[in-house]
Amino acid sequence: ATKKDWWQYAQFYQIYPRSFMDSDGDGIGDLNGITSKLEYLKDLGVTAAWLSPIFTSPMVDFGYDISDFFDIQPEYGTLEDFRALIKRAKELDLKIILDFVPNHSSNESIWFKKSVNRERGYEDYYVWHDGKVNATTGEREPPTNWLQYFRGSAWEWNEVRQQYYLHQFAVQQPDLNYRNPAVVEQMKRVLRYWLKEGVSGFRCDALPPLFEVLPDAEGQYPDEVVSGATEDSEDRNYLTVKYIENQPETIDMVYQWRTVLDDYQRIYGGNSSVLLIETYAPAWFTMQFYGNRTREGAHLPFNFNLITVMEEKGLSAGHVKEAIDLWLNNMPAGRTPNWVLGNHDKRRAASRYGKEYIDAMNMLVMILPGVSVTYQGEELGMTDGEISWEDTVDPWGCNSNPSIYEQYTRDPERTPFQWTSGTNAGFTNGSTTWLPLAADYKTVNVESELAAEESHLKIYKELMALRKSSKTLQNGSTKYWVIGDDLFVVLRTYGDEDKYLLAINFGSKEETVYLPDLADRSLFRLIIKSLGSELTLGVWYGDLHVQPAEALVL
Ligand code: ISL
Repeated sequence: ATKKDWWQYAQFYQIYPRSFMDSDGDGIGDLNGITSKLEYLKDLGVTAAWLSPIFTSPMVDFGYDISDFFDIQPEYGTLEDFRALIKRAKELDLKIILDFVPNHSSNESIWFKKSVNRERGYEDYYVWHDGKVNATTGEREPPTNWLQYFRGSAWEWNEVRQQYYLHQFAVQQPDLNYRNPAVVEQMKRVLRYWLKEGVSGFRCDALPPLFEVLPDAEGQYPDEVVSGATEDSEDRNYLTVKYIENQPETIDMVYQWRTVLDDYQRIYGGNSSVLLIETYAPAWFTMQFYGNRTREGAHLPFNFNLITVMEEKGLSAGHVKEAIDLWLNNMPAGRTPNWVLGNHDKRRAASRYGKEYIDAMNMLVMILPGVSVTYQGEELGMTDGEISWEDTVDPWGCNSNPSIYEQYTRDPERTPFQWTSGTNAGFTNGSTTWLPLAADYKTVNVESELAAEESHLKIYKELMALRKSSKTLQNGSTKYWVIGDDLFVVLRTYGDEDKYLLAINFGSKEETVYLPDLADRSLFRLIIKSLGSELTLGVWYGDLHVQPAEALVL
């Protein structure tokens, strides 16, 4: 086997800084809080932590609206605090990855202010348009029917400039204009700036809306076709989105960013840094982000299939197989697969799949080939918080109304991390938290789960350790089957090395698998089992009976 690079064996962990650890009692997580918990990550077995945005921001979208891409949000700390974080991470041999948000800035960015005033060099920094005149009423209208992700029109009238600007997200997040080479270069500067600060790569935010279709000769953009998927004309799903997502230029831009990273390494040496990219697109499009025959792209375009296929079709062995096929059967040869169970935009894994499946899903992503990405709290089986309309702060929720907000808000998956069973779950010494805690923190927390004989956390740590030490899991080949009605089985083999078998029962009745049929009459040993399993660890041969929701690693 050819020698692999660090990221091909890595275990990635997403930190949502606002909710990870608060060091100064204001109820908001911060950099010093993260630094104080790096040993926890090390102990988990994490290779690289990705921090959601920590840059200067009015916090309309909690950091995804950046007003200064080159500085730290004061609530989170200072550049000095960041340097201390990097230093401590290096001591622990942990890598730090930052969020790179290329699609938009905050409307409070100096770039936007200059663009509003048509200052030289900034006139076309954003996507501006005169709009059109309604033939019947004679009134001014937005250029197209395009909708933002967070409900409502994607165009906003600007009084000063007397033009509309495009915002695929909130009104306060104007889209940068990637057809302007100055913008492209500016954003490459952002990458180089943080590489210089010692980060090991980036998670690139929101790739689908990076480019829009080119306007026609008269400067007009096409309307999107109404989809019929929803009758709610504010909801983006009201449209069949074709002109404002996944344009081919986006793929080339990712290749260019890769070049920035590779050039940096060529000039300054050190380890390679990685690009993880957030994209939602059909497989044929997504796979191009990995690169092509002549160019390298993202090291890891996120694989959200275990989220999206299940959301659409429900959790079952067949659908899990479908999600895995969708990635592995489309991935170009020689690339590294990856498996994502959740993030700060999706209901927490334990809530979405069902609490009883959290061990099973953690086993799945760590037994499958490639790398896994954990969202903070998945290792504990953290569940969603219950957030009232009054407490709702996510713009997607706020842009709706009390009767439908739960369908849009992302607050439930962003509640503070649960460290202890004490006051405010040990997240802060202060008396408040920026979002209420999830109700189950007294039992679901690091302290209790470390103290317990068995826990989700302990299972997670065993899996991480296994993944780190096993040549088979790192390099082996993979087979998987649906057996019986709802049993999912994965087998990893690698020459004469130990084989690994994972069996998960997604159904409601006992399932049986005859082990010798699957793996050359091998003798197996049960080494990890989901919480609540009544089997005893040890040698297995012949029939393996798996109970509903039980998950076993042999
Ligand atoms: O959240 C989604 C689906 O549940 C997506 O449509 C999401 O809006 C999209 O993937 C982009 O998300 C990213 O960029 C947004 C930010 O609000 C999200 O938190 C971030 O992950 C704008 O920067």
